[in-house]
Amino acid sequence: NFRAAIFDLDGVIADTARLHLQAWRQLADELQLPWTADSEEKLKGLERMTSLEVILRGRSVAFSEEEKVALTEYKNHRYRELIKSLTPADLLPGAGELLHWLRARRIPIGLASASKNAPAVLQALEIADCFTVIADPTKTAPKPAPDIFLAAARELAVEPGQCLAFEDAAAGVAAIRAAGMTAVGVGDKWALRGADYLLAGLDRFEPEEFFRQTLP
Ligand code: B16
Ligand code: MG
Repeated sequence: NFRAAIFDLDGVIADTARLHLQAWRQLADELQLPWTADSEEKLKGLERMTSLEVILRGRSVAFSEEEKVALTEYKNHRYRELIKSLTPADLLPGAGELLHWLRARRIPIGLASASKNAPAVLQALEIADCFTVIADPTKTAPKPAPDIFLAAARELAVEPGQCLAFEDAAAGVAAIRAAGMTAVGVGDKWALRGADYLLAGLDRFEPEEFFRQTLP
């Protein structure tokens, strides 16, 4: 029986993973770097600079630190353009329903997204009010470190063991498990095989099974 829910954003609540990939792919094409299906699964959930290293692979040494920062800024600029078009229709199936179900029962909800753009995305999706806390990714070590999930639990004043956390990325599932929380993997069965529960989408999640007697 859990007392709080903590969500990843990209790939769990909204299909912004697609927009991140589109922006990275554009950068890779402009640098004439190879792009494979494998790059896509690897990039999921990684913070910005680590994602760039994945894109550059062996060619990383050819760029100075300043150039790398400029490349991530270029990608972010593209991404900011793409998220302008987001609306509540871009919520993944079941996401809005689950957030409102939890909120109606006063179950605390945390966001543990690596994305510095998360507040803008929540606004565009019109779900910012559902979240009790948004953990700050600039103040925590990136996933697979557990820090961002632990920060969310601390701010919610709930023990990690009482948190159920949702992720679409292998690095995120590892972060949840390292935090001592229970992980619900949403998406690819093979990539998320470390999760405690696996779902094709949030629309398959049955909240009554996990959040009984949470009301005082
Ligand atoms: P930004 P999540 C992650 O968000 C994305 O999955 C990942 O693709 C992105 O590189 C990362 O945020 C950083 O995002 O560049 O917007 O700060 O999955 O942790 O919600
Ligand atoms: Mg994600």
